[in-house]
Amino acid sequence: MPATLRLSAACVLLLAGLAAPAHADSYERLLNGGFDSGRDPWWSSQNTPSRVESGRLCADVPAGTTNPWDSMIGQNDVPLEDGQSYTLRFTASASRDVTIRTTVQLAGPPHTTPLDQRPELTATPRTFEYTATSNVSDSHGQVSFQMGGATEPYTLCLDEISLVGGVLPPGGVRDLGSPVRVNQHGYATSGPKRATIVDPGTRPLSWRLLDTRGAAVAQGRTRVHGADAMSGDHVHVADFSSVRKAGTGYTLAVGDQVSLPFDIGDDLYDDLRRDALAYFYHNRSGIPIEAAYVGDAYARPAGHLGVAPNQGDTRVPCLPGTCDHTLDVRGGWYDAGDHGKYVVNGALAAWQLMDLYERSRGQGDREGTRDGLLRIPEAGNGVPDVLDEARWEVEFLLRMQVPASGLVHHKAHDAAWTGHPTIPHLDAQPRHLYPPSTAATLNLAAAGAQCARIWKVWDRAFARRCLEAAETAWRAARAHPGLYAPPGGEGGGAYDDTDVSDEFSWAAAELYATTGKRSYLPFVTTKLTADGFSWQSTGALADLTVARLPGRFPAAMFAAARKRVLSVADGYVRDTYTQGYANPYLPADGKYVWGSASATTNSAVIMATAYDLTRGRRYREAVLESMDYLLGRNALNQSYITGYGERAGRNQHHRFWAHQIDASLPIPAPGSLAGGPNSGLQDPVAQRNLAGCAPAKCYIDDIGSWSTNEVAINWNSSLAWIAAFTDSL
Ligand code: 9MR
Repeated sequence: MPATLRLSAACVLLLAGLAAPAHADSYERLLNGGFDSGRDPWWSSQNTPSRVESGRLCADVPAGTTNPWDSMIGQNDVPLEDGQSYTLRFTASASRDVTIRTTVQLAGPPHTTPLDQRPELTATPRTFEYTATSNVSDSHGQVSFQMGGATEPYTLCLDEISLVGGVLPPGGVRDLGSPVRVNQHGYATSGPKRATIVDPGTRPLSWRLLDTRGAAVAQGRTRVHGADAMSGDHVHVADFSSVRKAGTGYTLAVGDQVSLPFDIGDDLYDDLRRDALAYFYHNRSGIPIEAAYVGDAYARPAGHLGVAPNQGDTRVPCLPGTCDHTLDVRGGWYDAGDHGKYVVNGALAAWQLMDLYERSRGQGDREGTRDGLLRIPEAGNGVPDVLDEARWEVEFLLRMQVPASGLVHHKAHDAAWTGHPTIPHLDAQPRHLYPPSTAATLNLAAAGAQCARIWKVWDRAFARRCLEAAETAWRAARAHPGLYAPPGGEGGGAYDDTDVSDEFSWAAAELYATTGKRSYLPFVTTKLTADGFSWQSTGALADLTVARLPGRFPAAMFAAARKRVLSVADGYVRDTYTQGYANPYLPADGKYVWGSASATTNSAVIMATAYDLTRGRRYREAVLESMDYLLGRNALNQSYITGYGERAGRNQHHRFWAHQIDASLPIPAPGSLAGGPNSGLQDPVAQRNLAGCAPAKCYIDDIGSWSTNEVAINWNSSLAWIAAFTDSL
């Protein structure tokens, strides 16, 4: 903060020595006004490059523009309430004496502008304060500094920007609908049927299960669960498992409160099994997404096939200074809402689809191994569709391997983050290959070995390619065990990892399972623990591979892996029922991770594996209750699966499924899993709306909230696995 503060104009207050204007119920509406965490979410016009310098935001203002808004700095998504007073305050200086414009306004038409001022800046930093009353209610307000029309270029610096006002708490008053929380999609006829009711009462409450006509078909009393740690709610549980009459439009009534409607039935997860897998075709790169398979709304041209304005992916160069070759890395799936393609995450997702195939085959689930299950171009080619879909990714993973070294590029993505919306074929950013990493190399070794084993019966030549690539990758990783992908970066995710002992173990397990070569066995060192698995932590997958393929591993190894699967699954079952909203995910540190919905599904995968190994009823029940959590029996009365349940998310962070910002584009295709509650609140929409949230409530269905509401291949592979499992029961 500058030491000198003085009056600069009649409308500007002398602020030196004044106490902060905040009173008890005043809310700061801007994020990062002191630039303590870099520049985001502030932005500046392309002709006005800006950076954070000694804790201030400084920008190079060009000469020769016409309108004030031709050169701007701003922050978007500022909530404004009609009739409320707002005080804008900031400190500013300029390398020349200039008058700029500052506004609080709507970013888009009709550009309503409740506050419009002309501060005069000099080389000495001054603090300005303006107060105005908003004449509009909108959550997409903007604070702007407009410098256009300058005759000479100059440098402008801003600091301590604050907008205080409005009476609604951050995020407004959230309407969570009914306190009676159910699986909004439905309950399996023979499965558990429980609901959670938010109620402060400490005595059991009466519940009634109503049919479509409102007639009670069952009744009972709730069990008082009490305080639920992850949500902060005081809850009751109603159990209507004994009802086994299939039907639609049931509701659960507790006093005056009635749940959203739901079904009871046998075939509830049949569509979800297919929709969750269809996610992958929708997100394919390098092939047109055809209306014949997805309908008109979801059809789009092929992305990243070297056709302008695309600059990838047929001859993608290395990030400058890292290597000299180019590779054809067309195909694969886009990782998530962005158009990056990341080997670590891609291999995990492809592995999970292939694992689902092996599970279906092993458990005699014919639907899971069926050709023609999906609406994809390969349907009818004689190969199970789930394998066709996985192959689309594996072919891409193989392309990421450097022929000369056998190492695998960590990722390929845009040089800079693209805007919203960007349909893949319209992405004009240059794309690069990022340096090979040991983790990516080992992930190809793991998925490649699994591919070789599975494809042997369907396509021997492809199986051989997979095995050769996997064994080459293994040798390359052994020769280069410490190539770590760095954190951070621009235009794509990092998928950084500095411990690859777990990747070595997982790859060795897969390679041994396929080849039977004993030299791999000593590298299988990791064990399944309650931490489960994720893209970064793949050690547990070694045990899952062993448990999947009893005949292929030494008996003692299988017995030990089996034991660990059961004991970890038992822990998850306990965690499921200690929570008011049944959920196997109960983080030890009390914080929900990025992609927590997939922590629920991945925990369910482990419980499902325990069920496959033992047919223990408790595992099956807890898996079904995990689906209840995802489909609305949770702290937000929210279905995290698009298209399933009355209150399902519609605004996931995705550059094509961007209906929320462009009505001509579709909402996410049904069967897409949102990341879900995330205590980290890494994006501005989450920060603005969810500050102080209980872990299980840190979610907002807004396209801008990439840290709580993105979709991703590794999350949908897990959903597809568990949907197929539940459908097969
Ligand atoms: O799923 C990833 C999560 O575990 C990480 O914490 C987060 C930040 O590194 O990144 C997530 O993955 C994102 C990736 O980096 C870029 N594409 C979108 C992915 C899902 O949000």
